[in-house]
Amino acid sequence: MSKRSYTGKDIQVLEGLEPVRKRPGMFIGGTGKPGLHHLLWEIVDNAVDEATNGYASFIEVTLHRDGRSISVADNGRGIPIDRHPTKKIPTLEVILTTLHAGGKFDASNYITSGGLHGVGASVVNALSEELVAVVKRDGGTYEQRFARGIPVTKLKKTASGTRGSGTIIFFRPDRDIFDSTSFDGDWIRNHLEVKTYLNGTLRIVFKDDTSGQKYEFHHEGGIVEYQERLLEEYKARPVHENPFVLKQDELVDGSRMELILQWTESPKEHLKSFVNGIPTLDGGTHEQGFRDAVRSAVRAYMDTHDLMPRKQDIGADDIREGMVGIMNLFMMNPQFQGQTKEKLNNPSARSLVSGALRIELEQFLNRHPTTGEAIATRVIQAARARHASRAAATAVRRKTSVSHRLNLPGKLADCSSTDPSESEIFIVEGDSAGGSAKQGRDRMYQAILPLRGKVLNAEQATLKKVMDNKELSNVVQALGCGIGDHLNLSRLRYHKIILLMDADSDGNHITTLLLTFFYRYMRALIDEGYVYLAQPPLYRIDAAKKSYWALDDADRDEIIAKLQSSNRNVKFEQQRFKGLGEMMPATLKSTTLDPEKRRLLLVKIPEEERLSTEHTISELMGKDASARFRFIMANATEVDELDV
Ligand code: 1YM
Repeated sequence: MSKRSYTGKDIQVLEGLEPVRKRPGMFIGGTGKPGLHHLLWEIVDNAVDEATNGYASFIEVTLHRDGRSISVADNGRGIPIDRHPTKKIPTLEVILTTLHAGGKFDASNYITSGGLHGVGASVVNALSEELVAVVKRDGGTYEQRFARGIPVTKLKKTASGTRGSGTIIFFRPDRDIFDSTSFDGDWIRNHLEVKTYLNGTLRIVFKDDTSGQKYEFHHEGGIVEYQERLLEEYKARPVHENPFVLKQDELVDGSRMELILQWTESPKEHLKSFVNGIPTLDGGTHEQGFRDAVRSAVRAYMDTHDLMPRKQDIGADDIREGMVGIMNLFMMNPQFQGQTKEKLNNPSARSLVSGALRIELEQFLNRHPTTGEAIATRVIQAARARHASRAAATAVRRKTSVSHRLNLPGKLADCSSTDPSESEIFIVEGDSAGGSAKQGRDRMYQAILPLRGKVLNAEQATLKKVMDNKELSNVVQALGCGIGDHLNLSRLRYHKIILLMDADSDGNHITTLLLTFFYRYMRALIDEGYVYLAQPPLYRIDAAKKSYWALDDADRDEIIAKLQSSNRNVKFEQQRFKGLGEMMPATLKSTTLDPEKRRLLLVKIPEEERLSTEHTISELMGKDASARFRFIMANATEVDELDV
């Protein structure tokens, strides 16, 4: 990169300043407090650029007593004052009165400008009641005054025999433009100090004449010192001692990059990104490249050293959790996006950064195994914490919204959804059927509760006895809505309660007992239409490479008759399932569980039969087991909606 000097002929002239006063927001983001301070950042950036390019080492910023006017001085070369070749006025005047006048349009003049080099000065001038530029250069002192972007004096030589060189810009923002024109000393102080971290040789003095305070900033340690300060600010304890520091001076197109990175115990990620020393608060393509690189470098390191946990998935967020870092990318022609122009938009920056960072970071981890392992441990810890907190959040949500999740029966295989309207529970007979059902279910919406021991006949028992019965109390706990007088349907955890029993007399018996229990103690579940019977098949008929399922003997006979009527010689095999436990989970799924394919029977009591139902229940559930069985069989197979 050449350190050459500017002369008037290098300046391109594009436009006048009227658009800036008409639509200030387009140039500085807005006319509020950030917009006001943006004026100062523009002038400071020009001075910092001069320092970054190696011509200046000192900047002094003074907030004057009125709190609304500022001077910025540097000891650089001084803005050129030679006569502009086409405009026939001094270059200084061109820079301060012409929009888009700057050196950045020609790559041969580019050094490391903030992208607005010289451009910003005219915007500041346009939006200031008064602006005075003083240049010390070539042994003289020169001065020119402006009001709202218009020169009120010519460029005048005010002294000769001047030693040294530099630029001083005094400006007072226009009250007609800004909501308020009071500067915030604390904002300015912070902004200036950050600049000195990003340029270790730069010294900045800030004189706040509103308070009489004077601050001096100089951080020889550069971003390493900045990092230490950030760790303190975030109260982030590092998990490894030496940070990863990268200084890449020779990237594509004369770009360069400075970066520091360290993992800490902080639960968050903190990345301060800059382009040409200008903060990119909204991130952008360079941050994407940074994330790409960190993810793949840490992953590659963990893979190579067999540090990846087998049972725990590691996400990109886990890798970056607790990471504190600073990245400053220097590039030509940065394009900024968004209202306040704080997001980098150049697509090339992504691969530029990731290319420069990935390999270096991986090598660093390989060369410093203690650090590498500490980082890997932190990443795994983040993944575990994420996992645990998600599980805890789900538990709390259930507990607070639908039910007491923590009191759920141990045998319940719950569904993930916490929305009762989309959730269903299958109450299944026996552990082996429960196992098939668990494998065949959609765990998002379908819960499985296996019943093992004997279900109590509720018709003959007191409430106390009912609750002492393990199986029934499991049902009550799983449903979450209470029982008897305490039943509260708003706490019901599933809006489909599906009884899934073997298609035999034992299965029917249990179904009967459960329905009796619901009828006696949780009647609203039936009245509101939450209770269903599943219909698992009893037979499988295989014919011509196809399978058919029959719910019962009659169903089977009908299927066989149909097969034979289409082909007299059809060969078929039939299998009778002894129980649900024998069925393959996939078969159970497609015949009985899958909402798309299954047939359910809704249990309901028709209005006109209320009285007789009451009679039937007490009659049937009293003593006569065979009567019960007949009742269920008759009702369950004949109608789609079972009437008890
Ligand atoms: C208090 C603000 O603006 N300093 C400053 C600005 C410029 C130069 C030096 C400068 C740059 C170059 C050559 C160059 C500017 N130059 C231009 C333009 N301080 C402050 N100090 N000579 C002097 O970039 O090659 C715009 S600003 F347009 F001439 F390049």
